[in-house]
Amino acid sequence: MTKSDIAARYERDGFVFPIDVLSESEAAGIRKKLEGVESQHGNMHYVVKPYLLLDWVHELATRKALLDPVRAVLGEDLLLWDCEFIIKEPGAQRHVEWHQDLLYFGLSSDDLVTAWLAISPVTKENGCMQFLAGSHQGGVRQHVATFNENSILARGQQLVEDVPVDDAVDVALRPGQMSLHHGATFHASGVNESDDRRIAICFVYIKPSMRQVGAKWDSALLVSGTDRYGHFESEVLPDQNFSSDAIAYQKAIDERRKALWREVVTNMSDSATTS
Ligand SMILES: O=C(O)CCC(=O)C(=O)O
Repeated sequence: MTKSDIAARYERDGFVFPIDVLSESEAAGIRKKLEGVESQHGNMHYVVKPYLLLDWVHELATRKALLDPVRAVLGEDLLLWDCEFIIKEPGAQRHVEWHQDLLYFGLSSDDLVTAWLAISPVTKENGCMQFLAGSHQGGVRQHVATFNENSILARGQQLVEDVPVDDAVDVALRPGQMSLHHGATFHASGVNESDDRRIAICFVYIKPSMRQVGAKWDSALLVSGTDRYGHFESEVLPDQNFSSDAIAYQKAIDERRKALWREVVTNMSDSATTS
Protein backbone atom coordinates (compact mmCIF):
# COMPACT_ATOMS: atom_id res chain seq x y z
CA MET A 1 0.00 0.00 0.00
CA THR A 2 1.38 3.45 -0.88
CA LYS A 3 1.47 6.30 1.64
CA SER A 4 -1.36 8.06 -0.17
CA ASP A 5 -3.50 4.87 -0.19
CA ILE A 6 -2.97 4.57 3.56
CA ALA A 7 -3.91 8.21 4.17
CA ALA A 8 -6.98 8.00 1.90
CA ARG A 9 -8.31 4.77 3.41
CA TYR A 10 -7.72 6.05 6.94
CA GLU A 11 -9.56 9.26 6.21
CA ARG A 12 -12.48 7.46 4.53
CA ASP A 13 -12.91 4.48 6.90
CA GLY A 14 -11.19 5.53 10.13
CA PHE A 15 -8.87 2.52 9.89
CA VAL A 16 -6.52 0.75 7.51
CA PHE A 17 -5.09 -2.79 7.48
CA PRO A 18 -3.26 -5.07 6.91
CA ILE A 19 0.09 -3.28 6.85
CA ASP A 20 3.24 -5.42 6.86
CA VAL A 21 5.71 -4.38 9.58
CA LEU A 22 7.62 -7.54 10.55
CA SER A 23 8.17 -10.89 8.86
CA GLU A 24 6.51 -13.85 10.58
CA SER A 25 9.89 -14.99 11.88
CA GLU A 26 10.67 -11.52 13.31
CA ALA A 27 7.26 -11.56 15.04
CA ALA A 28 8.06 -15.02 16.44
CA GLY A 29 11.35 -13.56 17.75
CA ILE A 30 9.43 -10.76 19.50
CA ARG A 31 7.07 -13.31 21.05
CA LYS A 32 10.07 -15.29 22.32
CA LYS A 33 11.57 -12.15 23.88
CA LEU A 34 8.22 -11.21 25.44
CA GLU A 35 7.67 -14.66 26.90
CA GLY A 36 11.27 -14.70 28.19
CA VAL A 37 10.56 -11.41 30.01
CA GLU A 38 7.26 -12.80 31.34
CA SER A 39 9.01 -15.88 32.77
CA GLN A 40 11.10 -13.49 34.91
CA HIS A 41 8.81 -10.53 35.56
CA GLY A 42 5.26 -11.86 35.20
CA ASN A 43 2.50 -11.36 32.63
CA MET A 44 3.08 -8.22 30.53
CA HIS A 45 -0.59 -7.66 29.59
CA TYR A 46 -1.38 -3.96 29.95
CA VAL A 47 1.87 -3.06 31.71
CA VAL A 48 1.96 0.69 30.98
CA LYS A 49 4.53 1.90 28.44
CA PRO A 50 6.78 -1.18 28.30
CA TYR A 51 9.28 0.83 26.20
CA LEU A 52 10.31 2.40 29.52
CA LEU A 53 11.51 -1.07 30.57
CA LEU A 54 12.63 -2.77 27.37
CA ASP A 55 14.82 -1.35 24.61
CA TRP A 56 13.41 -3.75 22.01
CA VAL A 57 9.91 -2.30 22.52
CA HIS A 58 11.32 1.16 21.78
CA GLU A 59 13.05 -0.31 18.74
CA LEU A 60 9.70 -1.69 17.53
CA ALA A 61 7.93 1.63 18.18
CA THR A 62 10.46 3.46 16.01
CA ARG A 63 10.76 1.00 13.11
CA LYS A 64 10.51 2.68 9.74
CA ALA A 65 7.97 0.10 8.51
CA LEU A 66 5.73 0.98 11.44
CA LEU A 67 6.31 4.74 11.59
CA ASP A 68 6.07 5.50 7.84
CA PRO A 69 2.34 4.58 7.66
CA VAL A 70 1.72 6.62 10.85
CA ARG A 71 3.60 9.57 9.30
CA ALA A 72 1.38 9.21 6.20
CA VAL A 73 -1.57 10.07 8.43
CA LEU A 74 -0.16 12.46 11.06
CA GLY A 75 2.94 13.95 9.42
CA GLU A 76 6.63 13.85 10.38
CA ASP A 77 6.50 15.04 13.99
CA LEU A 78 5.33 12.29 16.32
CA LEU A 79 5.17 11.63 20.03
CA LEU A 80 4.59 8.15 21.38
CA TRP A 81 1.88 8.77 23.98
CA ASP A 82 0.80 5.29 25.00
CA CYS A 83 1.79 1.66 24.54
CA GLU A 84 0.74 -1.70 25.97
CA PHE A 85 0.88 -5.37 25.15
CA ILE A 86 -2.72 -6.59 24.86
CA ILE A 87 -2.78 -10.30 25.56
CA LYS A 88 -5.86 -12.51 25.58
CA GLU A 89 -5.16 -15.80 27.26
CA PRO A 90 -6.92 -18.89 25.88
CA GLY A 91 -10.07 -19.74 27.82
CA ALA A 92 -10.26 -16.34 29.55
CA GLN A 93 -13.43 -14.30 29.07
CA ARG A 94 -11.60 -11.01 28.35
CA HIS A 95 -13.18 -8.95 25.61
CA VAL A 96 -13.71 -5.32 24.62
CA GLU A 97 -17.14 -3.72 24.20
CA TRP A 98 -17.95 -1.33 21.35
CA HIS A 99 -16.28 1.94 22.21
CA GLN A 100 -14.24 4.91 20.97
CA ASP A 101 -10.73 5.38 22.38
CA LEU A 102 -10.86 9.18 22.56
CA LEU A 103 -13.54 9.17 25.26
CA TYR A 104 -11.18 9.00 28.24
CA PHE A 105 -7.94 10.24 26.66
CA GLY A 106 -8.43 13.87 27.77
CA LEU A 107 -6.63 15.08 24.62
CA SER A 108 -7.35 18.33 22.84
CA SER A 109 -8.07 16.92 19.38
CA ASP A 110 -8.14 13.74 17.30
CA ASP A 111 -4.58 14.14 15.98
CA LEU A 112 -3.68 10.62 17.09
CA VAL A 113 -3.30 7.20 15.53
CA THR A 114 -3.33 3.81 17.22
CA ALA A 115 -1.00 1.29 15.60
CA TRP A 116 -1.97 -2.24 16.69
CA LEU A 117 0.66 -4.82 15.81
CA ALA A 118 -0.07 -8.55 15.83
CA ILE A 119 2.63 -10.64 17.50
CA SER A 120 0.66 -13.92 17.30
CA PRO A 121 -1.85 -14.84 14.60
CA VAL A 122 -4.98 -12.74 15.15
CA THR A 123 -8.24 -14.29 13.97
CA LYS A 124 -11.98 -14.10 14.55
CA GLU A 125 -11.63 -17.24 16.72
CA ASN A 126 -9.04 -15.71 19.08
CA GLY A 127 -10.76 -12.34 19.41
CA CYS A 128 -9.53 -10.02 16.67
CA MET A 129 -10.69 -6.40 16.73
CA GLN A 130 -13.74 -5.37 14.73
CA PHE A 131 -14.11 -1.90 13.23
CA LEU A 132 -17.11 -0.01 11.89
CA ALA A 133 -16.16 1.90 8.73
CA GLY A 134 -16.88 5.65 8.74
CA SER A 135 -17.84 5.70 12.44
CA HIS A 136 -14.97 8.11 13.21
CA GLN A 137 -16.77 10.90 11.40
CA GLY A 138 -19.40 11.75 14.00
CA GLY A 139 -17.19 12.79 16.92
CA VAL A 140 -17.19 11.21 20.37
CA ARG A 141 -20.58 9.71 21.31
CA GLN A 142 -22.16 8.88 24.62
CA HIS A 143 -20.85 5.84 26.50
CA VAL A 144 -21.87 4.01 29.65
CA ALA A 145 -19.27 2.78 32.13
CA THR A 146 -20.31 -0.85 32.83
CA PHE A 147 -17.29 -1.87 34.97
CA ASN A 148 -17.73 -5.36 33.49
CA GLU A 149 -14.94 -7.38 35.12
CA ASN A 150 -14.34 -9.32 31.91
CA SER A 151 -13.69 -6.15 29.95
CA ILE A 152 -10.10 -5.34 29.04
CA LEU A 153 -11.02 -1.65 29.40
CA ALA A 154 -10.59 -0.21 32.89
CA ARG A 155 -14.16 1.11 33.15
CA GLY A 156 -15.81 -1.35 30.75
CA GLN A 157 -17.02 1.63 28.76
CA GLN A 158 -19.51 0.91 26.02
CA LEU A 159 -21.28 2.99 23.41
CA VAL A 160 -24.88 3.72 24.38
CA GLU A 161 -26.22 3.67 20.83
CA ASP A 162 -26.91 0.46 18.91
CA VAL A 163 -23.95 -0.48 16.75
CA PRO A 164 -24.82 -2.13 13.41
CA VAL A 165 -22.59 -5.12 14.16
CA ASP A 166 -23.46 -6.91 10.91
CA ASP A 167 -21.54 -4.17 9.08
CA ALA A 168 -18.41 -4.60 11.24
CA VAL A 169 -15.10 -5.56 9.64
CA ASP A 170 -13.00 -8.33 11.25
CA VAL A 171 -9.37 -7.22 11.62
CA ALA A 172 -7.62 -10.56 11.06
CA LEU A 173 -3.83 -10.20 10.90
CA ARG A 174 -0.87 -12.51 10.51
CA PRO A 175 1.95 -12.12 13.03
CA GLY A 176 3.91 -8.98 12.09
CA GLN A 177 1.01 -7.13 10.42
CA MET A 178 -0.67 -4.08 11.91
CA SER A 179 -3.81 -2.04 11.67
CA LEU A 180 -4.09 1.72 12.20
CA HIS A 181 -7.22 3.22 13.69
CA HIS A 182 -8.59 6.66 14.47
CA GLY A 183 -9.49 7.60 18.05
CA ALA A 184 -13.17 7.94 17.23
CA THR A 185 -13.56 4.69 15.25
CA PHE A 186 -16.15 2.36 16.82
CA HIS A 187 -14.37 -0.90 17.67
CA ALA A 188 -14.69 -3.99 19.83
CA SER A 189 -13.19 -7.47 20.19
CA GLY A 190 -14.48 -10.87 21.32
CA VAL A 191 -13.09 -13.54 23.64
CA ASN A 192 -10.23 -15.86 22.73
CA GLU A 193 -11.81 -19.20 21.90
CA SER A 194 -8.60 -20.76 20.57
CA ASP A 195 -6.08 -22.77 22.57
CA ASP A 196 -3.22 -20.26 22.17
CA ARG A 197 -2.57 -16.74 23.43
CA ARG A 198 -3.63 -13.79 21.25
CA ILE A 199 -0.75 -11.33 21.55
CA ALA A 200 -0.62 -7.78 20.23
CA ILE A 201 1.17 -4.59 21.09
CA CYS A 202 -0.47 -1.24 20.54
CA PHE A 203 1.23 2.12 20.14
CA VAL A 204 -0.65 5.42 20.29
CA TYR A 205 1.09 8.26 18.43
CA ILE A 206 0.05 11.91 18.65
CA LYS A 207 1.08 15.19 17.04
CA PRO A 208 3.21 17.28 19.43
CA SER A 209 0.71 20.14 19.01
CA MET A 210 -1.83 18.13 21.03
CA ARG A 211 -2.47 19.09 24.65
CA GLN A 212 -3.66 17.13 27.65
CA VAL A 213 -6.74 19.17 28.55
CA GLY A 214 -8.35 16.72 30.97
CA ALA A 215 -5.53 16.81 33.53
CA LYS A 216 -2.63 18.99 34.59
CA TRP A 217 0.22 16.63 33.71
CA ASP A 218 1.02 14.18 30.93
CA SER A 219 4.15 12.68 29.37
CA ALA A 220 5.25 11.24 26.03
CA LEU A 221 8.34 10.32 24.04
CA LEU A 222 9.49 12.02 20.83
CA VAL A 223 9.91 9.30 18.16
CA SER A 224 9.98 11.25 14.88
CA GLY A 225 10.80 14.80 13.78
CA THR A 226 10.70 17.68 16.24
CA ASP A 227 8.56 18.71 19.19
CA ARG A 228 8.14 22.49 18.82
CA TYR A 229 5.56 22.73 21.60
CA GLY A 230 6.77 20.98 24.77
CA HIS A 231 3.20 20.24 25.92
CA PHE A 232 4.17 16.82 27.30
CA GLU A 233 6.94 16.00 29.77
CA SER A 234 9.67 14.11 27.88
CA GLU A 235 10.08 10.52 29.02
CA VAL A 236 13.40 8.81 29.74
CA LEU A 237 14.40 5.53 28.07
CA PRO A 238 15.88 2.69 30.16
CA ASP A 239 19.65 2.61 30.71
CA GLN A 240 19.33 -1.20 30.75
CA ASN A 241 16.36 -3.52 30.37
CA PHE A 242 14.54 -3.85 33.70
CA SER A 243 17.29 -2.02 35.57
CA SER A 244 16.26 -0.84 39.03
CA ASP A 245 16.20 2.77 37.76
CA ALA A 246 14.01 1.80 34.79
CA ILE A 247 11.61 -0.14 37.04
CA ALA A 248 11.32 2.80 39.45
CA TYR A 249 10.79 5.29 36.59
CA GLN A 250 8.14 3.16 34.83
CA LYS A 251 6.34 2.67 38.17
CA ALA A 252 6.33 6.43 38.79
CA ILE A 253 4.92 7.09 35.31
CA ASP A 254 2.31 4.36 35.83
CA GLU A 255 1.18 5.93 39.12
CA ARG A 256 1.04 9.45 37.67
CA ARG A 257 -0.89 8.10 34.71
CA LYS A 258 -3.47 6.41 36.94
CA ALA A 259 -3.92 9.74 38.73
CA LEU A 260 -4.23 11.42 35.31
CA TRP A 261 -7.08 9.04 34.28
CA ARG A 262 -8.89 9.75 37.55
CA GLU A 263 -8.56 13.48 36.91
CA VAL A 264 -9.74 13.13 33.30
CA VAL A 265 -12.83 11.14 34.35
CA THR A 266 -13.63 13.59 37.15
CA ASN A 267 -13.36 16.55 34.78
CA MET A 268 -15.48 14.99 32.05
CA SER A 269 -18.87 16.41 31.22
CA ASP A 270 -21.85 14.21 32.05
CA SER A 271 -22.94 14.31 28.44
CA ALA A 272 -20.00 12.14 27.38
CA THR A 273 -20.49 9.26 29.79
CA THR A 274 -23.01 7.85 32.20
CA SER A 275 -22.44 5.23 34.85
O1 LIG B 1 -6.87 -5.65 21.62
C1 LIG B 1 -8.09 -5.58 21.63
O2 LIG B 1 -8.80 -6.60 21.54
C2 LIG B 1 -8.80 -4.26 21.69
C3 LIG B 1 -7.86 -3.12 21.70
C4 LIG B 1 -8.48 -1.79 21.65
O3 LIG B 1 -9.63 -1.57 21.94
C5 LIG B 1 -7.62 -0.67 21.24
O4 LIG B 1 -6.43 -0.87 20.94
O5 LIG B 1 -8.12 0.45 21.18
